[in-house]
Amino acid sequence: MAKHEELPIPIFSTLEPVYGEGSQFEEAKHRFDNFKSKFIQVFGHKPDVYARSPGRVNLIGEHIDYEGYSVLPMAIRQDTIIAIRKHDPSESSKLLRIANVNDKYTMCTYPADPNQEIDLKNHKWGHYFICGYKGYHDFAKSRGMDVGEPVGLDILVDGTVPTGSGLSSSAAFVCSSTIAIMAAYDVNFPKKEIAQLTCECERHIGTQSGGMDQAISVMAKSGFAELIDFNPIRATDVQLPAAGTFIIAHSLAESQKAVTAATNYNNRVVECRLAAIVLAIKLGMKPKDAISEVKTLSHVEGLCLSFASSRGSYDPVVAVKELLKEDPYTAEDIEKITEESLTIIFGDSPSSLDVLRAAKHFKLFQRASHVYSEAKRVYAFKDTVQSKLSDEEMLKKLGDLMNDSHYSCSVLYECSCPELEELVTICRENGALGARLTGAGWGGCAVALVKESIVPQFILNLKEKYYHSRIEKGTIKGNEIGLYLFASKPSSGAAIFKF
Ligand code: NG1
Ligand code: MG
Repeated sequence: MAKHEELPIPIFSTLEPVYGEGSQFEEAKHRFDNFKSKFIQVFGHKPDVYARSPGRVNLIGEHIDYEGYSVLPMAIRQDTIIAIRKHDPSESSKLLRIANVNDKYTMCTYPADPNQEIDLKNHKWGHYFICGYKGYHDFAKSRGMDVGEPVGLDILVDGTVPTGSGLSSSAAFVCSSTIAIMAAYDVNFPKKEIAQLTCECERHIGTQSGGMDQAISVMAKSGFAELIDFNPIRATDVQLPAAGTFIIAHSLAESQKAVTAATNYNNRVVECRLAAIVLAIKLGMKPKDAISEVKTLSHVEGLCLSFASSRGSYDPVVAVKELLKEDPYTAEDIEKITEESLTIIFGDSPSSLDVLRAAKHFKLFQRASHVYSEAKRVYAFKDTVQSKLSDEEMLKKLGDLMNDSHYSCSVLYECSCPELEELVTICRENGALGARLTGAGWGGCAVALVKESIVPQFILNLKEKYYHSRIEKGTIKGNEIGLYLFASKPSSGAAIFKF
C-alpha cells in the first residue's frame, strides 16, 4: 500500500469524510450551501470545484522547522475553504478575481500572469492566493507540464482559522488556494510534493518560513498529531493520550507576521543562520566554506558529531555554551569571525538585508540554545507519548516539556509578549499540566494540556480570569468567545470536493 504522504489529495463528493456526521455535518452543509450561493451572487456562475485545508496547533517544536528540525503539530477543525471557477480561454477576462465571504476583505484583483511579482510593500489579503498561484505554475513548469495560456479565475474564500493567531491561517489559505488551482486545472500530486511546493510558495509573502504549517495542513490524518521531518518532508502518526485534552486560547494580541518580519520572524531566521556559520567556523571550518555551505543549525549538528570523535561527546547544546558568547554580537564582532561583510553574506536575500538594516545586535547564543534544546524536547515529547508510563505520569511529563518549551521561547528566543505571559500563567494556575505559546508567537494563541476530567471547569476559569475583562473593554464580544477559546482534537488534512 502506498504511504499516506505518497497519496494525492483525496477527492470527495460529500462532506462527511471531512466534517463528520450529525450536527457537525449540518453545520458544514449550511456553510457550503451559503458559500455556493455567494459565489453565484458575486460571479454569476457556479464554481467548478472546492478545496479545504485546515489550520494547526503546534504542540511542541517552535521556531525549529526552518532550522531543519522535526516538529509535532496537529491539524485543527478550523479551516479555509475555496470555491473556484476557471474561465474558458475564449472568455475575455484574464483576471484573477478573489472575493471573501467576510466583508472585511474586499475583492482583490490580479492579472493572470503567473510571473507577476507580489507587491510586498503594499500588503493585501489576496497576496496569499497569489503565492499558491505562482507556486502551482512554478511546480508545473519544473515538471515540464503544459498549463496553456493564462486564463481568468473566479475565487471565493471563507476562512475560520482566526488570523494572526499562530494557528496558521496563512498556510490554510495558501494550501487551499494551491489545491483549488490544481483541482481547477484537473491535476493532483502526492501530498508530500504539495507540502514542499506550498512551503516554498508561501515565502513569496516575504517570511522565510519553515515547512511545518503546510506539511501538517496537507498531510494531517484525523485522530493523530504528526511528527513532521524535513529534507525530505515526512509525517509519522503520533497517537495522543486520551486522558489529556489540548485547549487553545487566544491572547487576543494579533501577531502580524508579514508586516513585522524584519524585526521578528525573519530576524530570528537570520540570527540562526549567523549562529550556524559562527559555530561551524569555531568547529574548524574555513570561513569561506562555512558561508557557502552552512545554511541551518541542523547542518552544524553534523559537524559537532564529527568533532565528537576527537573531543569525546559534543552535544550541540554544549557546543553553544563553549563556543558562543552570551553577550549579543554586533555586526562587526561577527564580521571579524566570518572575514566577510554581512551584507555580502545575505546579498541574495532582500528580506535578510531588511533584517540587517533593522538589527542593532544579534543574540546568537540565546537563539542557538533555544533551537538545539527545543529540537530535543520534540523527541522527548514523542517518546513520552509512546512510553508505557501511567496516564498521570505521562501527562505530567508532557506538561513539563511544554512548560520548558515556553520558557525557552520566552527567555531565549524572545518571541512571547505580555498578553501570552499572562495567559500561560493563568492556564497553569488553573490546573493546566503545561502551557506554552504556539506558532510564531509575538501574540496569537497559547496551547494548554489539561486533564480530560477538568476541561469544562478549566474553560470556565479562563473565561472569567482572562476574557471577562476583555469583553468588558470591548476587545471581543461575549458571544464570540468560542472562536478564541476551545478544546481541540486532531482533525483531517486537505481535501477537494466535487459535488
Ligand atoms: P505561524 O506564525 O503559526 O504561521 C510560523 C511559521 C512556521 C514556524 C512557526 C514557529 C509560516 C508560514 N509559518 O507559524 O513555519 O516556523 O512560525 O514555529 O511562516
Ligand atoms: Mg502563518
